[in-house]
Amino acid sequence: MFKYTDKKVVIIGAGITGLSCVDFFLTKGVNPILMDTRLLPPMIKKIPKYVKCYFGGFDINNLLKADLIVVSPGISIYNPELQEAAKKGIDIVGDIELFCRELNAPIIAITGSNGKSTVATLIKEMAKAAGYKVVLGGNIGVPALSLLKKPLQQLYILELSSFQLETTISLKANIATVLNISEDHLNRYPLGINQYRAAKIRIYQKAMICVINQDDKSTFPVFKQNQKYISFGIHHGDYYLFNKDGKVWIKSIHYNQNFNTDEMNIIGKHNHINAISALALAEALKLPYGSNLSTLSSFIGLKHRFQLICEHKEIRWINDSKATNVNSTLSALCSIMPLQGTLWLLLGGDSKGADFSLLINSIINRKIKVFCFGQDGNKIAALCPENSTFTETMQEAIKQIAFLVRPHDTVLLSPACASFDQFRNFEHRGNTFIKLVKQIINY
Ligand code: UMA
Ligand code: ADP
Repeated sequence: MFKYTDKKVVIIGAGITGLSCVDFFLTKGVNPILMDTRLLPPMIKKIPKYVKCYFGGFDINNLLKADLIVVSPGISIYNPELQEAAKKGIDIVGDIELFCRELNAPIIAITGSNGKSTVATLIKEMAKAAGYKVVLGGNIGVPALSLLKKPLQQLYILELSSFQLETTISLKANIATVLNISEDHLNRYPLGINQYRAAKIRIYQKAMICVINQDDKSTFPVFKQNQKYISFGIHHGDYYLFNKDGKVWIKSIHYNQNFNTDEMNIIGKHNHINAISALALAEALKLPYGSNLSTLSSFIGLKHRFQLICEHKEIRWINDSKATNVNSTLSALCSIMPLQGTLWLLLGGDSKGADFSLLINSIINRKIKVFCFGQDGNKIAALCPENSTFTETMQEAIKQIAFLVRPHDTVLLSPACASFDQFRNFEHRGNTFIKLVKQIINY
């Protein structure tokens, strides 16, 4: 186990990760220094008074005197002050590294551009149904270090972002997967998608079993070590899909029993793929197949992921606030086709430098009206001026749409952007949408 006593520790970021790191070091008898570029970071009220804080920028003097810098995922390690510290040889890590240094128990590590939370929750439920004592944390919104405060579990499931993987060296997952890779976070990766990918595939380093997506070569491990592979794919792999009698079925090369995806509550091709990736992870864990299929049938999906809020006067209102990149919004559009009435699509927020042309191509010449809002709303609206309207806020867009919708229409919040420009996070954006929809239908 690592010893931190007498170390000068600086924590960067006073969000939920930063707070979990402060807590971790205090229990280790180390009083860290906390810094955040924001003047009023969100967790300010929860920080113990005796922790020295610098907000509104970094205190370079203390930063360069540190023995260890722990960086929150929201801050880039390419930040010039952090680069200066790195040049001085100061150890710079993230919370997942601290977690891995402490824990000696099996880990399933999951990353990918989309589907992480859905698949991580599915595999957690499958493991639980098979009798495992299991917890899930990481990018899903539960800081990994907070899991260490619970009694020791039999299995730890970590949802990991590229940012968290960048600052992790000691991860030795029993099972690791990169579910898929599509463009995201390019504002943090100036060298493009390969730089983003390089961060993601770090998850396979030292992993014992790699679960791979047969359809996406960019998710494959680069250096093949002495690892075992289990795969999933649309047409090939240990778990794959096939069509029969107009239905989509799941098939496994290991079992005779096929599974009709109509039995699932979560819809869309992307969720069929999420289901086979969860089954492949379950295979790696040797969970009983029948029980895994029961979990697939009973899983009702997560809030803010293509969540039907209500169907009122034959108008559907769907909250897909977690769609924070172009590909996730494309999946939502696929799930909704064929359209009966008009689709009122709410797009906007912080586009993170993404290319929207693919999304715009699938919108034009369809019965889709787009309302764009937030920081990059104007930019997105300019790409399809014929069928788009710009409003400053999502709330304003919803109010306008409420007067325009007709029976058989669908209103979909699937913004393809991060929420931080106008909301605390994607949950805040989704809850704001739900609240407004409820006001509208009760009017
Ligand atoms: N920030 C500053 N200055 C600082 C520190 C942070 O401006 O000094 C800003 C960042 O730019 C960011 C925001 O503050 O916009 C939050 O950053 P943070 O690192 O303090 O975030 P936490 O509250 O600790 O939440 C983080 C993850 N957030 C990010 O990676 C941006 C959460 O993932 C995660 O649930 C949590 O740790 C627990 O592990 C959210 C997310 O958006 C859901 N993740 C991205 C995604 O899924 O696409 C990667
Ligand atoms: P993540 O944790 O990677 O953000 P989620 O399971 O929370 O993934 O889903 C985020 C968004 O991506 C939702 O809008 C959802 O509808 C969409 N999505 C989920 N799984 C996939 C997938 N396999 N491919 C593409 N989009 C997906």
